[in-house]
Amino acid sequence: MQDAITAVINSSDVQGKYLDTSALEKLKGYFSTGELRVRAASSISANASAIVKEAVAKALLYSDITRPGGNMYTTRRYAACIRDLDYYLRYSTYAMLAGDSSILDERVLNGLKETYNSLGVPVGATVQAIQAMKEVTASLVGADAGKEMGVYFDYISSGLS
Ligand SMILES: CCC1=C(C)/C(=C/C2=NC(=C\c3[nH]c(/C=C4\NC(=O)[C@H](C)[C@H]4CC)c(C)c3CCC(=O)O)/C(CCC(=O)O)=C2C)NC1=O
Repeated sequence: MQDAITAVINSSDVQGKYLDTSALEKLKGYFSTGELRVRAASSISANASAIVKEAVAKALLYSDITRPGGNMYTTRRYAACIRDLDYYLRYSTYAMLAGDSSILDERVLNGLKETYNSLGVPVGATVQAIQAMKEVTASLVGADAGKEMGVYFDYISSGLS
């Protein structure tokens, strides 16, 4: 896993250089949003199950997906879906804190699309639920932190599509 700091330092190191102006600007941007990120992570973790629940209500409930024949039908599959959304929320929060998406490639997206395809888990509906979590999270943490979280929700969405 990388974060915004190691990403900038590694790229300077590869070139055998001190940090140049643009590298320093990136670090400045990251440090100046540090408190915002920590505050957002704290309210997300305090409200994680409510966020997931609201996103499910917005995007999935009372659709064909929760009826007999749908992929969320049966308690086991319903619970697997909720658990997946909680993974997406938790790992997006880690990525937002790190200011870097590499943890999503390593721990979440690696092999996920293949798993979903082989189990018949609908990707379109999953992406809708992730996008609903993005809206719910933004209304909880505010526009600035919401935008930063949105980067990682979108990253997972496009990695799945
Ligand atoms: C931390 C990284 C990580 C991820 C991301 C992960 C995802 C993941 N989701 C799975 C299943 C599943 N995922 C869903 C999800 C859904 N079905 C729907 O219709 C909805 C649209 C959607 C929820 C938004 C369902 C229903 C299953 C069970 C499918 C089945 O067994 O038939 C499985 C197959 C194994 C299992 O059932 O546990 C994996 C590996 N596992 C991991 O370790």
